[in-house]
Amino acid sequence: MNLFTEAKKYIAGGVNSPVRAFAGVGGDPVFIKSAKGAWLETEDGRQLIDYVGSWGPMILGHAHPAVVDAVKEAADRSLSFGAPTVIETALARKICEYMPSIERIRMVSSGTEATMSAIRLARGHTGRDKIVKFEGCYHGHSDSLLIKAGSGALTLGVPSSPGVPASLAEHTITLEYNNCGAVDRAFDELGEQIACVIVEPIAGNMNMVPPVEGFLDALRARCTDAGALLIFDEVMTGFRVARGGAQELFSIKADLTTIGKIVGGGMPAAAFGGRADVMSSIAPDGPVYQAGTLSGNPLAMAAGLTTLQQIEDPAFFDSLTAQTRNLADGLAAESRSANVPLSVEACGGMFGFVFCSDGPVRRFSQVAAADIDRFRKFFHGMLEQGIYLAPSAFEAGFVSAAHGDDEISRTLDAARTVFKSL
Ligand code: KE4
Repeated sequence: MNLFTEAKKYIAGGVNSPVRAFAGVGGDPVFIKSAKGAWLETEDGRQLIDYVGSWGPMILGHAHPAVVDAVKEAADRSLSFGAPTVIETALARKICEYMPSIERIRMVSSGTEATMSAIRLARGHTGRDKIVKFEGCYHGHSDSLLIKAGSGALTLGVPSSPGVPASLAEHTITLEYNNCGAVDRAFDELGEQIACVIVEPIAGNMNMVPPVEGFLDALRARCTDAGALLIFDEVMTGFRVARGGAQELFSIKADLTTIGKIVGGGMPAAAFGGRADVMSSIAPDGPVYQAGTLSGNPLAMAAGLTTLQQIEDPAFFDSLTAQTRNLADGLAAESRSANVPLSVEACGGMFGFVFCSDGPVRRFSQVAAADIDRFRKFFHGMLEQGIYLAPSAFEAGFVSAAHGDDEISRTLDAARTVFKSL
């Protein structure tokens, strides 16, 4: 039986999240049966080295014993209460310890919920409607954030999906990532109307695009001057590029931060948090409403807290960063040997690669102009060699603590073979 055909009989598109459908690379998706460490086992019996890691959460590697045991123990005490538990406080305390800009936090169940709530909070706290985001950044699928740039730099946003009212889209200003001039023009013209700027401090949804020198500082300064809130969307970079996320790397204090993925250790958990004065506007302390039946779910808290405990030692990121660098440098070297133009990025446990000859990639336009067909061939070639990469040219890749020298060398051997075929 074709598993994808069967799935499509009951699940929209056969998947519970679009990127999983392999539309970006062609062919049917791989169905995963189980996983351990850096390795996936597919339903058709293949063993694959995993660089998706559930899109970021599995930083320790799959089925880490301490995480699995913590979830099992919590499950024996029932799965959910809908009432306060001490483990919610323990995880909140750990997050605030790792990200000191977060003075108060609110747990939710997905990154989308986190960013949607943070936007509402920024609007409610400032009494302003306009928000600024950047083309190529993804912040989940809430209406105000599914907006692409209008025709001109500052024209009203236009929905990037049907179902988003134009009357809402017009409050979202979409600018070019890494373009400080565009940020200045937006604030010069509309500063007093802007509730917040939301940004991926290292972009991971247009492949991987780091900020240029001064870009994040410019956002910080313009938000402060205008009384707007700076929101760092660290759903992907949080606990991934450093223990304290990108804000630790760049020493920039966001007013609000959204986190997800790793903070749940693979279970549905995310959060938004930041300045205590801003968070005091959230119900029940303040008038901005936000709620969730399974927010702070005890099993998800157990998985998240155990995961954050496992990354506490600075040696964890020293090792993860070095291993990811080995992979990135190896991919760059093999592509050069094969005369294949490739631009590679790496930071902490995150990496990206774009088939283009005008690297380093710092603009969405470079990613949009890259050789997608070559990516597709590379993706399938690597899959045939037993390497599972993100099935989209617009995603980043993730290394876990379980990716040892053997996994990296197998991956580079595979890349050497596949680059020759491109
Ligand atoms: P979720 O609602 O998917 O938990 O989080 C949304 C989100 C918010 N912010 C950032 C920076 C994100 O990267 C994400 C989700 N990332 C994608 C992959 N790039 C999730 C994978 C998917 O959509 O299935």
